[in-house]
Amino acid sequence: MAKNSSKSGSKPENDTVSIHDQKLVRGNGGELHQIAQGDTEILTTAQGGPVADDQNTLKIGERGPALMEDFHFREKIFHFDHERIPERVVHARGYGAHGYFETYESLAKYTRADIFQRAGEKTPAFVRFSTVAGSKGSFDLARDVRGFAVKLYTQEGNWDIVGNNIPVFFIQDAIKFPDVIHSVKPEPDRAFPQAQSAHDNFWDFITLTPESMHMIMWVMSDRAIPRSFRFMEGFGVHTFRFLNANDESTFVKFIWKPKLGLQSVVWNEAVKINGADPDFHRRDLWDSIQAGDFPEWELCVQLFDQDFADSFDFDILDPTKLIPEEVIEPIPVGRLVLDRMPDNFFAETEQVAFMTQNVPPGIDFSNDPLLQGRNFSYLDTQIKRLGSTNFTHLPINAPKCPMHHFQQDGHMAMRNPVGRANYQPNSWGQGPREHPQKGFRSFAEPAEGQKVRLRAESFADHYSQARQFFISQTVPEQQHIAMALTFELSKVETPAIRERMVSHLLNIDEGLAETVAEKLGIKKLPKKADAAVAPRDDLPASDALSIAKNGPESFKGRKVGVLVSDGCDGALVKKLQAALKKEGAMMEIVAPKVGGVEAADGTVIPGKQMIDGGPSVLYDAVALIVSSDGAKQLAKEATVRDFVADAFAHCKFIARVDAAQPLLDKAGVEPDEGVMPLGSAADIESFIESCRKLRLWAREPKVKL
Ligand code: HDD
Repeated sequence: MAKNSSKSGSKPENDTVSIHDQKLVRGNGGELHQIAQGDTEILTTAQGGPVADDQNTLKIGERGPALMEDFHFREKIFHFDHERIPERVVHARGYGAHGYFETYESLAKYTRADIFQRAGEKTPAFVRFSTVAGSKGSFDLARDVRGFAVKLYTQEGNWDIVGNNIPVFFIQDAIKFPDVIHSVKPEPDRAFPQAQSAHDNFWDFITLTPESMHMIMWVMSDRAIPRSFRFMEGFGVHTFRFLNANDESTFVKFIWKPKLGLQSVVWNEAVKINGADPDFHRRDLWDSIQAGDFPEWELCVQLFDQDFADSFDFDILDPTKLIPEEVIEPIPVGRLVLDRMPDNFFAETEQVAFMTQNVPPGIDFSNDPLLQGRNFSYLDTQIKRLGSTNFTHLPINAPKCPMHHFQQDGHMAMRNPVGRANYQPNSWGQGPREHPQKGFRSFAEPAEGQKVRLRAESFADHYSQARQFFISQTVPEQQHIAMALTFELSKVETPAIRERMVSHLLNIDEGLAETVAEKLGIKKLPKKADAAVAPRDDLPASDALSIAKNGPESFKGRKVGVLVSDGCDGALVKKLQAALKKEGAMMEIVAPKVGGVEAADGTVIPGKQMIDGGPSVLYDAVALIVSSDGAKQLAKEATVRDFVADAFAHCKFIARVDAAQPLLDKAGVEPDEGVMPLGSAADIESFIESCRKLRLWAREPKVKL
């Protein structure tokens, strides 16, 4: 409805239109203005000036040219142009939430850290989960390490445990960090692949860096494709020190254990989830917190002394090694609950600045060379990324305890000193002073030696724990590792790199090496890679390293996708929902149309997803509650066939009414004990009972994914 152009320069007409109870005023170009009415706030510039028109630039006549004088336009566009800050060079894609840490018992015997002094004390926390390699806009289910960074706002300053969901790392010395990261990021000439390790540069670096072999086994395992942030462990990786009030040291490793147990997806599922819902992990955290189903982890510590360190099989300073939980049992010392999403993603999750060097008195570093290097890197990166030394003034980074210092000025300084003294000592009796007892003290570790660039010989065994990890897995988990290696190496175009990897695998597990070689079509096995130290085969399996051996035996926090059709049994849908709710699980209706279906009893069941948007990869188990007519119709749809076929192939439990048979036939499902009848209350109960196992791995050899 263009207005007469001869009205050039005239005021907007007060032609009002109502849309959704909102009164809009039509301007002289036909555009609609939402103008302030009653107590609505008036739109202003950043300088606070009220704005009359936010739809049109200032022009000479209605068809231009535009005027530079338009300060509102210039300010708005200039601010928009500056909206992005550099993404993190690693861990760019992440998602965070607020919560609290609750201390179980006093740990005063081991540490004087204030956070561990009083049972029941709650400390505010912010956690950011992330992938490592992908850019900010990449997908959630890349095969990758997950960052697990926790900021604890203690009464003695911020304590950041900047960990991963894997307890070891690729490299032993921080000087190699740019190399390992360059190798995994998109190759610089072609700028792909995004968020993937399946390419030549990565495997070239890895196969030339034997210290990475232990971590590689973890990254090729299902740990690198977690079902959700809520079902992951977190590890501080390095050995740290606890220091008590007498400055006595106990070595400590930190582990976060999820209350809901561990769970991962399978690779074929991950690939499909990335298409169906690239924000799968974000959405999961958002949904669970919005539903009041707050994710929770226990902080566990592995404590040991110098004698243990001296007698342990490996160097406790080597970040490519772990201490098996069977050797030192992790002790739970508190719990972390995430119960609030940030108000604004950018202000909090994007601007949060984690730094390994943020430790309170009572916690100290070890000489792990990776940790020592990290302690340098994180401050530097925050200044680059956030643009000012004053990034600690941002609310998400500011300590929540009193702070007093003489640091001043700089870009965007928001806390500025008052009074005359900005140095100490001073004669004015102003400002803070140091406190030898309460302040941070380092462990007085004696140190002397020559200035050298050397790797300790005690770091030289690169294969024994890789092997220990592999033999600790269940058979399906071992197969997943073999399949992941095969997939990744199949994307490597240089045969010599593929073979080099097989030569390393021969030092880890010959069966694994042979399987991968066979699947890659390598006819003749290469010779074993030279090992600096002969790999050991006497390390016993450690059950704690397997996901499958540590199942939650509960379906709590998981989600069932229920496919419905017109004429279905509405009462059954409700009964299933009630039973799942009792289990602490969720249910989502998948319908041919998102508007839902009309059940046989006339009730309308609204859809959460339309079938095209709700593939079964988004669910932990599925139920098919359809009518006979509905099943006939749905059987014609490729998306419905995929829904059922994928659920079966991904070893999920499937509950189905008899009428759903055509859907199973169409999907080529050969019924087994995981394809279960659904009708009675007993059926519902046994379906949920089975779902507690999460997957029917016994089906896997049959489906041959
Ligand atoms: Fe790092 C970010 C974890 C080695 C340098 N790192 C970063 C994050 C996590 C980790 C979780 C994201 C934090 C957030 O959510 O904002 N990094 C690790 C772990 C490592 C590790 C567990 C080995 C045990 N990192 C490591 C080394 C260096 C860095 C050896 C450099 C010498 N890491 C960085 C960084 C980042 C970072 C460049 C990028 C963004 C940031 O710090 O805030 O400084």
